[in-house]
Amino acid sequence: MRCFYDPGQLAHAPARELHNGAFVPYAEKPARAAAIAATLGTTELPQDRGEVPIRAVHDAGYIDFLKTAPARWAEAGRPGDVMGYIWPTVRKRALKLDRIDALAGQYSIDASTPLTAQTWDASYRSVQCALAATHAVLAGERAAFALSRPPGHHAGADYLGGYCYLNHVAVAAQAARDAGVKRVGILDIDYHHGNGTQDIFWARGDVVFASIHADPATDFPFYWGHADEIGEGDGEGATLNLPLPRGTAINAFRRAQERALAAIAASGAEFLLVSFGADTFVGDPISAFALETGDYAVLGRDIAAAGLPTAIVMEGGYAIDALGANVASFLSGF
Ligand code: Q9C
Ligand code: ZN
Repeated sequence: MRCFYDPGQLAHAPARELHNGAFVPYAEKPARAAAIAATLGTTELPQDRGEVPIRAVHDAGYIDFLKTAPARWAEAGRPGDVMGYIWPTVRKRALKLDRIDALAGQYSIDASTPLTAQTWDASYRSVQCALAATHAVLAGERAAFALSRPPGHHAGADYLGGYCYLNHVAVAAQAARDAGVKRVGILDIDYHHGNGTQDIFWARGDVVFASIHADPATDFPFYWGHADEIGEGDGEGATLNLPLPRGTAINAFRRAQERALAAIAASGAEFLLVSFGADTFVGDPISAFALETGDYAVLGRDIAAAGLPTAIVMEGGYAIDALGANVASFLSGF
C-alpha cells in the first residue's frame, strides 16, 4: 500500500499540556510518527498541493491565527507555547478582539493543544499527506495511507483542540468532492469522537460521517458525539454517532463498525475516508478501550470488504511502543 509521510511533521513538539489539573509532558509526541514510519519501512513524500484545499474547509482568520500566533504570543511577552486560558463562551457578543490572548481562546476548544512556531508547517504537511493518499486512490489505488501527525479530527473550520489544528480528513473529503466524487463517507474509529469533522459536515448531505468512540458522557470531547446528534438541514441523517462504554473490546467494536459501514453503504457513498486512531488499544495511556494488536487486522478486513476505494488518515494512538504494530496490523487487513 502506498504510504505518505513527511519527516517535517516531527518539528511540531509542544512541551506540556494541561491534563486533569496539572501540566504534564505532551502525550502527542513526535516519536509517534517516527515509530509508525519505522514499522512501515517505505514511505513517500506527498506532492505539495498548496493552501487552496485547506482554505476550502478552514476559515481564513483561523489560518492566519495558526501562522502568526506564536510570534505574537512571544511579542506580548508570553512564555512557552500558545495556549488559551479564557474563552468567549458565556453569553458573550461576537467581539472583534485583536489581543493574542483573546484570539487563543476564540480559536480553541481546550487548553491541552499548545501552538508552537512549527505547528502550522507540520499540520500543513499532514494535510498534504491526506491529500496525496486521497488522490492516489482517486487515480486507481485500492487503498492508501496518510501518516498524518499531529492528528486532525478534533479541529473544526475555525478552532483547534484535542491535539489537532487542521482537519486533514475533512480537507481530503472536500478534495474528493471537488474532484467529482458525488458522495463521500467518513468512518471515524479513533477512541475519541471526531467533533471537528462532525461540525464541518453537520449540515451537508454530500459527506456522510459515522463515528465509533468512547461515550462522551465519560470521555473527551464531552460536548459532541452523543447518539442523538444526527446532523441538520441537508445533513439530517448524514451523521451517525455510536458511543461505546469504557472497557469495550473487539466484538462490540466490530458490531458497531458493521453498523457504521452499513450506514455509509446505504448513503450511496462512492469513496471512503477512514479516520484511524490506535488509541482504542488496551495499552493506550489516555484511553480505556481494550482492543489488541491482532484486532486491528480484523477491523481493516471488515472495512476492505465494504469494497469502497479507501484512503486512511492517521489520528490518535499514544502507546508508542505498540503503535507501529497496531497500524501495520490495521493496514494488513487491506
Ligand atoms: N484530560 C486524539 O486522539 N485530552 N486526541 C484531554 C485532559 C484530549 C486526543 C486532556 C485527548 C485528545 C486525536
Ligand atoms: Zn483519539
